[in-house]
Amino acid sequence: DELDSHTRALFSRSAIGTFFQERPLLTNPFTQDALLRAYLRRHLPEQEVERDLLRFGERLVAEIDALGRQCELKPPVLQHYDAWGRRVDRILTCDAWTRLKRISAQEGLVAAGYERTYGDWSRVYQMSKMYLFAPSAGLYTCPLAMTDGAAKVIESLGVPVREAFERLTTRDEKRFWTSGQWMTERRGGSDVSSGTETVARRQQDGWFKLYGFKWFTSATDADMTLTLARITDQHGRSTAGSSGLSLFLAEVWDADGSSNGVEVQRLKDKLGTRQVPTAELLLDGTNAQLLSEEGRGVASIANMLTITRIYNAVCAVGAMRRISHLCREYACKRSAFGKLLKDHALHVQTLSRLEVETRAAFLLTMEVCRLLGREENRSASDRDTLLLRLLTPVAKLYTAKQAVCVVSEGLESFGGQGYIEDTGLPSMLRDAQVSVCDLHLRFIRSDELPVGQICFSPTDGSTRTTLTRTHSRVNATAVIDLPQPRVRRERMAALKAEHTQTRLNLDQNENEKIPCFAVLDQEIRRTLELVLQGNAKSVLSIWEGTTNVLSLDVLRSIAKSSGSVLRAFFTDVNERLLAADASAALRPAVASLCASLSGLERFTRAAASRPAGTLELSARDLSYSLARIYMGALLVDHAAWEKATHTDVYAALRWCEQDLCPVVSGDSVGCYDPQTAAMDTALVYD
Ligand code: UCC
Ligand code: FAD
Repeated sequence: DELDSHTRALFSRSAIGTFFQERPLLTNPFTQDALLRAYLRRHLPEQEVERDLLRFGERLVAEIDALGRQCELKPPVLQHYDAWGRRVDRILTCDAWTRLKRISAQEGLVAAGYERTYGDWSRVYQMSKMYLFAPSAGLYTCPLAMTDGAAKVIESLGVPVREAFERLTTRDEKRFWTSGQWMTERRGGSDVSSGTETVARRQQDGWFKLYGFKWFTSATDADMTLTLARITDQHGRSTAGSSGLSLFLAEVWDADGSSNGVEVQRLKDKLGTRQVPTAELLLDGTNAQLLSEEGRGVASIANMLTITRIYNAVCAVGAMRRISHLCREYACKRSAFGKLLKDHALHVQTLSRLEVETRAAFLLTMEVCRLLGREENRSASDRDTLLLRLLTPVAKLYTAKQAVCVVSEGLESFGGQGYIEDTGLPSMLRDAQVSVCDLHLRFIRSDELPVGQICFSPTDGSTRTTLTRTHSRVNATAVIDLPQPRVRRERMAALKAEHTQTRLNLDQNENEKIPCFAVLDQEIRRTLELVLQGNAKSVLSIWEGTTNVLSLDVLRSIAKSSGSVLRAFFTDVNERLLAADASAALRPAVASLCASLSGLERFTRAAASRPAGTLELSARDLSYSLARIYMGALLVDHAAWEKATHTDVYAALRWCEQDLCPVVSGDSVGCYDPQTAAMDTALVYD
């Protein structure tokens, strides 16, 4: 013993203390979700549904969450040529991505929307499952959204492409197909109608060959796609604009596994969503089948847009719920000033604000799913149909923005030293927010090491270490849980293989440090999973129509229905408020909503007689007003349910304290006056 302590005194590593913060743990997201459970108890109290979601929640924790993370760690790569020099353009995805495809089929994540087992409530059931799945799914929800959208288009057009429909909606993992949605070209992703250059040449057998360049195509490893093109006449001429666009279905691969005239130019190097392959594609004679009437491409693909926009909202709410879940879990583990974070009222106030946003977003999104289910089950009233048209872009645009705020604020709640600038950790977060994969490479690339030095010292042999990173002026220290040595060795081997592929020269740095850093880095990435969610969410407001373009879609829905959608909106909100008015506790919320609703009504009436362009300037504020008022009405409606709790009432009251109608506030300070546009230009280009 004496010898031992003598030796240890000479050679032991320095002590770094005994306290190590416990990380937040994911537990069954279904049991953790009071609002989802209450919502289902109220509207879909089927035991079978509850059992399925309970089981699925366990599967998420035990299996799916890890697969989602693997997709983040192993982004797809493009293999242009095979070993013998043949052009193959294979998009190589990781095993976890393939597993997620199988699981999606097994769980009926798309199928449930078409089996319609729960009648009007089938979409609510399906989307409840999707919402639980999304934050663990490594963005596999992206191909599922487009798959569902394609099935919806095929079903609604009633065209005879039975095999494709059956494969898109099957639970058989061997037959299950996913679909892409190739709309965006270089000239325009919002203005698809002017931007589409792709042409379609009719073949003698009635099929078409497509020629063009698709600028953004996500989940390009899909089996088939829907896409837009202009049919040419025998002289090669086509019609410009929206009325020249038709909708086509193309399989991406031929029966022998070769590509169907699709050349993958490159994969996009993206800020986030790196799990999903997003490619630029040259279509060079792609065989395709006409799905729509000629010239009805945009109107026909609109059904797909409806579905993918709803998925977008579902995934946005899923992200908000997951971060709130982890924040509150962490608050039970992290202490400051002598007590747990959960016992600091100010901290909990911050979390409760996230909770209010999440609840409002959840109720709006589920309402849109409910309306979709009713429409598909042929039980929608006229009002339901109008509301579905109006609320789809509203829910997509508003929840996408909410998700970014909620996730960002949620990250801060893990703060402590992580958010104190001079610890250096904030810069790690920023790096990660720009791109977690960049962070990963920067850490292991030798030529970057002089800029920042990384040292680590295992303290208890195997599972715990301190990472010190010196970067420019700042030092950062973080305590990281290491995986067991066996897992570590496996990961090192995998990393070496991975980086040989990406041609990083690991050999010359082949000392103990480099691969260990890489492993550590992976651990940081796991710990900062939340950051990744933030990355993923920022795209939610761009794809499937940007915020402004969807605000204009809200105007389109109003104009096309000659204002009926707005009348449906006002009637519906009024009815909900009337029903809730009996509750004294809810009265302040109801009063605030009534006042905002009247303001909105006055605004929309006056807007009709204003100069052209005024309404367009107000489109975003108008959409936000519709979102906030409707969310308020739904929170009140939920809180007025006889089995609601006092927290439901509290959430409704809190929501209604904000400016519910920014379009009226904007109008009162002259934001939409005729001279405003010129002043905005002057300001921007000052
Ligand atoms: O970004 C993409 C996907 C990526 C991955 C998926 C992820 C999903 C979520 C997963 C979460 C993790 S795919 C690309 C998405 N692209 C867009 O969303 C395009 C954005 N631009 C627009 O939405 C524009 O507003 C356009 C393209 C629709 C505008 O086209 P037009 O031709 O200029 O517009 P028109 O002339 O007003 O409309 C043509 C017809 C009209 O019908 P008819 O002819 O009967 O009067 C419109 O009423 O289309 C109808 N229409 C609609 N119908 C247009 N928009 C809609 C709509 N939203 N709903 C119903
Ligand atoms: P633009 O249309 O050039 O828009 C630029 C800006 O101008 C935006 O802020 C927009 O709001 C604003 N703007 C445009 N028009 C107006 C207007 N009339 N009034 C006010 N503001 C306006 N596309 C596909 O087809 N398939 C895919 O699978 C796909 N995957 C994607 C994946 C990722 C990760 C990303 C980032 C994009 C993807 N896209 C995909 C493309 C996406 O749908 C488009 O980028 C998006 O629709 C915007 O089009 P754009 O890039 O051409 O921008």
